[in-house]
Amino acid sequence: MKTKFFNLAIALVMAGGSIALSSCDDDEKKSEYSYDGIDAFVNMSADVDGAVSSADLDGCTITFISVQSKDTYTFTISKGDLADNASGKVKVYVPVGTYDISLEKSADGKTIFFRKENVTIKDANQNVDVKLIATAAQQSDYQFIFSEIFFNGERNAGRMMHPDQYMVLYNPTNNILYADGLAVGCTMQASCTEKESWYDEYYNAGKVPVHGIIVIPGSGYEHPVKPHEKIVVAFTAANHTETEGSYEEKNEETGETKTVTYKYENAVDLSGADFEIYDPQLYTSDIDNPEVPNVREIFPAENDLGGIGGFYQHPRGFYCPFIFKLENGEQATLDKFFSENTSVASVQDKDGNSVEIQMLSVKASDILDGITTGHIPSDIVTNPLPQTVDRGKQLVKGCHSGLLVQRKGNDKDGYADTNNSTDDCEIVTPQHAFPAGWRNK
Ligand SMILES: [Ca+2]
Ligand SMILES: [Ca+2]
Repeated sequence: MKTKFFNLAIALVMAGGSIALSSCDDDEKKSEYSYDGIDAFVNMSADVDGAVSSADLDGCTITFISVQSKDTYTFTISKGDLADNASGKVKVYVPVGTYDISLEKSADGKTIFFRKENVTIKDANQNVDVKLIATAAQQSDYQFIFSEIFFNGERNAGRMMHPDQYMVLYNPTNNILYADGLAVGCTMQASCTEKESWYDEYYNAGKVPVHGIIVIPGSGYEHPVKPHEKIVVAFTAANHTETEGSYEEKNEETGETKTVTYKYENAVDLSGADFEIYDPQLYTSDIDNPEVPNVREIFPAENDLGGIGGFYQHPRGFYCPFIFKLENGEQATLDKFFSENTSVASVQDKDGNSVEIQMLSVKASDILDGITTGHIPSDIVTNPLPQTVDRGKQLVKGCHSGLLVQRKGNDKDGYADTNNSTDDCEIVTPQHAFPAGWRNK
């Protein structure tokens, strides 16, 4: 000890100034670490404000794995390194090189992690910025419910239209949930008709056939939704009140025609939707708002005989919407779902011959929420959703009447959800607008 102290003291006297300090620092490093490296800083912050506290990370390990050699270097965080919201710098010491950097900790029902790959450390005191992600650890903690479904449409200039259909998906839990892979299907069975020939075969096996599925995109942790917050999915994220339509009006006396233009006066502004459905194949005049990301879609098989061929909501609510979750919203995950959940059903074609069709279905046990919808004239002839999902119903009196199905309650305090939409939901008018910036108002 004494010798080391003396050597250090001599070095300080001889060299002086900043060089002495850095050589002192190097000596300490050599005694603390058995390798030559440089200082760097992992500059951390939470992906979502309030999702992670500094106490959550006390004792956590940041791991650097060299891409070339696979050598591993670990550094322990103490809560004193970080400010209250888990933001701050953690000092590390690693050889110059390229690393995969990660942290993961599960506690109190959530997993906190970050992963950053192929980071090159070459300059002393270099900063590496990372975002800490926190999520519910238990699959059973994952839940979204519909707080609003607007399938009904309205009349503009006396014409029946549904340009501003939308739905609102609400996080009723106390966890931050990631919407990546959150999916909405609509049933193949209509609520207004007798059972299809395949109904019992599928429903008795716990499967719900669908004619289309929309999926929130993302690799898994790109779209956080805070507790009691919601995401709005528009069929088209436009300000529909500004949309112009036109028709030709013929003067019966003179035979002259003139073009009459009109605005969609009873439609609403959905330009602030979080996601939109862009499907020019199903909706030939569809427009793509570049400001609003598009959902992905899982289309039914080509050979589905009478399937609608995509995600569609009838203005009388015949095809009931329901929510489920895929692992994430990447195309490969959608493709895997399609291949694993497409099966063959036998139906009668229009000439009475038995033919095989391909049917896409969703496991009833995977459904997180659903609302049985239809119209008063037919009532519910066949239940498109299992009774475990919804043992009630919401019926509109007719199409294109500006009728909104919404859950009773509010965002702050939550919504009624007893899997009985007769009690949990109500029909109000008119539908709501979600203009750009609505969330901050
Ligand atoms: Ca659209
Ligand atoms: Ca878009």
